[in-house]
Amino acid sequence: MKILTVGLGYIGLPTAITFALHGQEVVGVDKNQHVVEMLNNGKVHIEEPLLQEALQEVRKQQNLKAQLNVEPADVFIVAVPTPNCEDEYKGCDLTYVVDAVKNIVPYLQAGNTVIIESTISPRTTEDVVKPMIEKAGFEVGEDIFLVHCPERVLPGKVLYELVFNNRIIGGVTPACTKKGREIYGVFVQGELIEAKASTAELSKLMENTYRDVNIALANELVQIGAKLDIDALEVIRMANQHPRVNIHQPGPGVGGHCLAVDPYFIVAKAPEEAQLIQRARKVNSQMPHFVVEQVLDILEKHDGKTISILGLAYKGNIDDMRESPAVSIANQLRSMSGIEIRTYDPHVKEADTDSLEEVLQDSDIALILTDHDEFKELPENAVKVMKQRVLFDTRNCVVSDASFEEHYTLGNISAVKNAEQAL
Ligand code: SAJ
Repeated sequence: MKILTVGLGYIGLPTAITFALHGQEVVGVDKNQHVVEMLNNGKVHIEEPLLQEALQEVRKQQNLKAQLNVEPADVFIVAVPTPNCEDEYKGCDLTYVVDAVKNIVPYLQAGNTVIIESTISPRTTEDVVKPMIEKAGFEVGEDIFLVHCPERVLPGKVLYELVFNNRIIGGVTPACTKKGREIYGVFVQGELIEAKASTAELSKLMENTYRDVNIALANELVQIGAKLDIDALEVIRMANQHPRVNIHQPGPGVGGHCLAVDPYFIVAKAPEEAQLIQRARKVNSQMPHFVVEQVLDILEKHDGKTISILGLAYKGNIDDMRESPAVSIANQLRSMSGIEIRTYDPHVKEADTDSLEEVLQDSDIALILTDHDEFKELPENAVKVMKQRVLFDTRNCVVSDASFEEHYTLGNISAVKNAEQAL
C-alpha cells in the first residue's frame, strides 16, 4: 500500500513513520522546506521519545521519503493543524484542511481512500470534505472512501499509543469505514471502533473537553480552598479515595494544542447548549492570572523581586510551548515593573538561561510551572545560590524540598494571605 501523509508535525510524522515501520511505502508531504530537508537528512524536527531512532530505521528500509508536493497514492492522510478562528467563539479554522484536500483531489483515482486525522469541528467530513471530492466527479463510498480517524495519542508516548490505543474509524459510509479498518489494521493493536464520521468527530472533541472540564473543577477547587483556608490538594487526595471519584490535578492552567483548543470547536457549533464547556474554558484560561497574583503575594511577603521560572513547556518532559500557561505567566510577570524574571527549561531552547544554577542565582522565588522530571529533586548546590530559598510549585511535582525554607503549592497558598492578614 502506498500512503501519502499531508502534514509532518506532531501527529503526521509519527503516523507516517509508524506506517513505514510496518512495511508500507510512505510519502510524507510538508510545505515547510526545512522540515523536509531535515527528515531527508535523517533528523526529526520535534522532541518525541524514540522518534529519531524510528526515523533511522525506516530510512534504512527506504520506506519513507519527505517532499513538498503531493503525488498519486492509494491512501491520503491529512494531518494538518486546525487552529482556532479569530471569531467570537474561536471555532475551528479549516483553512489548512481545505488546502490539503484541494491539493490531493487532482491526484485522486477510483479506489483511493482519503483520511482526515486532523481534529475538526463536528460534521466537517460530511459537510465540507465530501462535497470537495464529489465536485471532482467521484462518488464517495463507491469510487473514493472517506474516513475521519482522529488520533488520541499523548505527547511523550506517541509511538506506543499509536499502536496500542483503541482507535475510532469514522466512515462516511459503511464501505468507507471498512477501508479505514483495513488501513489502520496494518499497525493498530487496540480495538478499531466503527463509527459514523460525525460521531467520530464529536467523540474526539468530547474526550479532550471532558478533561478540560474536569481540570477546571480542580482549578476552581484551588480557588475555593485558598479562600476558605483548606488545602485543595489534600481534599483531592481524600476525595479520590472514593471508588467512583477522580478529581483531576490542578495546575497553572491548561495548555497544548488539544485541551485548550478543541472545546471551542464544539462551542462554536452549539454556543447556546455548550454553557458548561464555555465556563470551564474560562476557569482554566484565567488560571495563569490567578498564579501571577499568588506569586505577587508571596514576593510581597518575602520582600523579594527576582523570580526564577522553572519550565516553559505546557506539560512535563516535552518541548512543546503551544498555548502554554507558563509562557502566559512569564509574559504577565515580565510586563510588571519592579520585578525581575528569568526562565529556565531544559527541554526548550527559547528559555533565558540553560543552567539551573544560573537561573536560581540570587533569586527570591523558584516558580515551577512545568512538571519536568528534572524539577522533582532540585539539587541543594543549585538552591543554595538563591537569595531566599522560597519555592512555589504550581505542579505539585517536587518530591524532596529539604533545601528550601518555604514551600508553597496550590494547596497551601492561603497561608500567604493569612500571614499577611495576621500582620
Ligand atoms: N493538566 C492539568 N491537570 C491534569 C491533567 C492535565 O492541569 O490533571 C494540564 C497539563 O499540564 C497540560 C494540559 O492540561 O497543560 C493538557 O495536558 P494533557 O496531558 O491532558 O493533554 P494533551 O493536550 O497533551 O493530550 C491530549 C490527550 N487527551 C486526553 O487525555 C483526553 C491525548 O490523548 C490527545 O490525543 C491529545 O490531547 C490530542 O491530540 O487531542
